[in-house]
Amino acid sequence: MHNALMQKLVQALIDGDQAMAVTQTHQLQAAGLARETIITDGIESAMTQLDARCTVEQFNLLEIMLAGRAVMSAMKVLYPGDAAMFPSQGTIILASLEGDVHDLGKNILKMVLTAKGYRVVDCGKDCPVDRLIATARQEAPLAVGISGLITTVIPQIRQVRTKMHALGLTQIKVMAGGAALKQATAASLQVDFIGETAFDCLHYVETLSGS
Ligand code: B12
Repeated sequence: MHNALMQKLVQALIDGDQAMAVTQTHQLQAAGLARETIITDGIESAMTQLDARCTVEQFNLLEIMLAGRAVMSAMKVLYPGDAAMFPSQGTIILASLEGDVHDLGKNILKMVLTAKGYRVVDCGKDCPVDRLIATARQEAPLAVGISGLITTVIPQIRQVRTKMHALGLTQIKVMAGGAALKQATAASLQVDFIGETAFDCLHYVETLSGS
């Protein structure tokens, strides 16, 4: 029964049917499924299926934007309200780097971290490396997290830790994740941590804050 409900959510997300996505998310929660499962088996699975429609040859912006909107509506059901219920566990900075306008994964990460009591400073998408580093200097976060969805941002990711170290920001960890980095290693990207899901990121951050 869970499978059938999950399949309905996946279809609603692919169709960009916001109202149906919200209804199905409520139903999955009522059936007792964890948020982690709904994100992994529902939202991520739908986006993987959309993959084929987001290539240079075959690309329907409206279709994908509607799917993105439905994803964020489902996420709001899973994480209602932005405010954390706990005192701040520390600050995390998030961004997608210059030239990368994908931000659904980053926004999910933001909701997951916020719900667990972290203060998230969101530098948004298409963010130049220098702006990310200036924000890190100002906010003294536990870590900066880069969400990379297109491979062209990899050279920029490689600059982040080196530039931060040159400024003496050696305590701040650099994390990376996102579909474009699935084959990469932390060493090859010159970052401290690379994770596959938002929850990998949360677990790493928890080791930094000791919670
Ligand atoms: C939705 C989408 C779009 C939407 C984005 C909407 C938005 N607001 O984000 C729109 C329509 C705008 C778009 C545009 C384009 N896209 Co697009 N897009 C996608 C698609 C289908 C899904 C991405 C997504 O949102 N996934 C769902 C989220 C939840 O997953 P996620 O981001 O990976 O995040 C999860 C984890 O990775 C992790 N995570 C994410 N960030 C981080 C960070 C850290 C630190 C950690 C630890 C974990 C972590 O947590 C998240 C939840 O668990 C992908 C295909 C795919 N398989 O990824 C193509 C894809 C990313 N796009 C692609 C392309 C080519 C483009 C375009 C250039 C298309 C074009 N022909 O013009 C443009 C412009 C891109 C640009 N300049 O940035 C390519 C990239 C190819 C490459 N190797 O570089 C892909 C892979 C499609 C393809 N197969 O060709 N796209």
